[in-house]
Amino acid sequence: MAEVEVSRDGAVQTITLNRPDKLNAFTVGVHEALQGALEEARDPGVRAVVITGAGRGFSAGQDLSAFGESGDIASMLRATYHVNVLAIRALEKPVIAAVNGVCAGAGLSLACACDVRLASDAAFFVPGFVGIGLIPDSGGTYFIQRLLGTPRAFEWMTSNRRLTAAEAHAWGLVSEVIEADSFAARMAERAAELAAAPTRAIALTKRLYDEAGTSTLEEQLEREAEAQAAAAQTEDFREGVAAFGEKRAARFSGR
Ligand code: T3D
Repeated sequence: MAEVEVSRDGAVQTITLNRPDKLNAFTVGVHEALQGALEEARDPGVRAVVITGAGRGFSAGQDLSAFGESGDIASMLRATYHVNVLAIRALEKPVIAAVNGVCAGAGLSLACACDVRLASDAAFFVPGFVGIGLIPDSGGTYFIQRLLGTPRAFEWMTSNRRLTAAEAHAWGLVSEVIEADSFAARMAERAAELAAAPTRAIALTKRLYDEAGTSTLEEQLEREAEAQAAAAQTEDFREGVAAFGEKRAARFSGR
């Protein structure tokens, strides 16, 4: 069995972390396979990506039995987690973290690097890092600060408190909590919705929100104007306007 499985259903690519006995903890092999899967996801035929986990875990973060397997920690982070976190942000399509279960440490950072987070009611969220005397890496100080704000992010990430899916929803960490029995079906439905959306507009929106955190208002208004000019050149814009005029649902192609 591959440690990362990739499947395709129409325009949806699903990437499943697959080390269920270790709650899908990361090793160098998992990173490399995930990197390959994210490269595959760049195919224009893929219009939405789902990252999920096999078994009862999404990911418990770094495999603690494989610490230091590739030299010093900073170099390992640069060569593995950083590559995949940046690849998720660079994908010009929505990436959904389908958090099926335990989500801890760098697994939590990875989920927070995605554009949308859905959680099973069987999921729970644990900072992990502070429990072993580390800082939140792999984007854990970046994304979680943006999602929760500094006071709540600091308090949680320094407490190692276990958060239920319902609490994560109340905090805005996940957008939806789904009963475990219907999780796979709802995940597929949400991914299909996103894959049927105007992909170029979604990709431009993703980039604009990433840039908004460090832009001035003037810069951001200019970026919006440029992105809108690009969106207005797409077939999907023409289709959206035509569908509105004809009082029918739009059929977006992603072009
Ligand atoms: O150089 C670098 O790598 C720096 C980068 C660091 C990034 C990080 O992610 S640091 C944080 C690493 N993660 C953790 O510290 C979390 C460790 N795991 C736990 O605290 C707990 O397992 C959980 C709270 C996540 C889940 O608890 P629970 O009770 O539901 O499950 P469990 O029984 O603890 O775990 C089930 C199995 O998975 C167990 O194996 P066994 O005994 O049945 O053979 C356990 O050892 C294994 N497992 C869980 N987490 C990890 C792991 N094995 C390796 N690495 C893990 N992170």
